[in-house]
Amino acid sequence: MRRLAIHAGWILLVLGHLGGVGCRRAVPPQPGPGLEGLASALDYYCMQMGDYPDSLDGTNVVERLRSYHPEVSLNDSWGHPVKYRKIGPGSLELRSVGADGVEGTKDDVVIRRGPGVSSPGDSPK
Ligand SMILES: [Ca+2]
Repeated sequence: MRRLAIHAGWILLVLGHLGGVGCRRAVPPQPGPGLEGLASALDYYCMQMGDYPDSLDGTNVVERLRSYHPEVSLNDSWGHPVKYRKIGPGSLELRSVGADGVEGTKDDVVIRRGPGVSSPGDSPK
């Protein structure tokens, strides 16, 4: 029993280390609307390319994201362009301006990825 606990401890240590550096480990993107679908595709991009893209402006980036999932959209659920910002190596922020279309208001939806980065809605760790 004690041996099992030691092995479990090592496994958690290794997994924690892997999750704390570089790209978020991602499975192939799941179909999904809005920010989550885009975030999922970007996680997979990061896994494949070694980091998140500098911007979403390039055709190559968009084509690659859509090769992971054809329904990936650069617009949010209200049709507003999603704001993308690479905030460091292996880190990004996606922002929907929400229903009001105005950035920085309470209805904005924000997803952040990366080591030491949390989204506003994430539960404390
Ligand atoms: Ca807003």
